[in-house]
Amino acid sequence: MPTVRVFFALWPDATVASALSRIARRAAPPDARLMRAQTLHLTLAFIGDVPAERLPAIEAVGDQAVWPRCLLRLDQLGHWPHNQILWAGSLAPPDALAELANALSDGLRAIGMTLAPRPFVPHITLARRCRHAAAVDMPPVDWSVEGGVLAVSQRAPTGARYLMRRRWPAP
Ligand code: 2AM
Repeated sequence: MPTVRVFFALWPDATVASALSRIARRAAPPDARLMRAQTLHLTLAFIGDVPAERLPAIEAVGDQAVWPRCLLRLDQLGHWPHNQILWAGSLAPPDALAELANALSDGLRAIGMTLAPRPFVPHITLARRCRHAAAVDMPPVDWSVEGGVLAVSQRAPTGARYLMRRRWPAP
């Protein structure tokens, strides 16, 4: 049975994405794998590989969620040595984001999806295979969040390729 790899996410517009890309280029060492600007995103709920026939039920979870309109100030640059990720985050993320992530995860579990029992840590991966990060200033990047997506991840030799399966605009 064909499977698809999917996740709910927030996708920034080109202005926010290019501001984050500029920061990533300054902070990541040359041998790190920078995310392309158009692939930058914030994952709300990672579902993983599912049979394609489950997609309508997963989309229905997105239909039932309240997609907030909020301001997310990205003002934190971090590095996780355990998975070699350089990331951008927020020192004060709006509560609406965790509420949305929890609602999506609850909805997915209610339709029988098994999710990793990881706490929601809102972050945007800027680079992978990043063994260390330069201590650079993080000029705040203001992102007006206005809805989200269900993304399909396809593995490609140059890194993951993402297709937008559905978009939910904030009301
Ligand atoms: P990451 O950037 O911190 O790796 C697509 O893979 C998105 O889902 C990425 O934003 C990734 O976060 C996130 N994700 C969360 N859990 C994952 C998992 N178990 N495997 C792969 N990606 C995961």
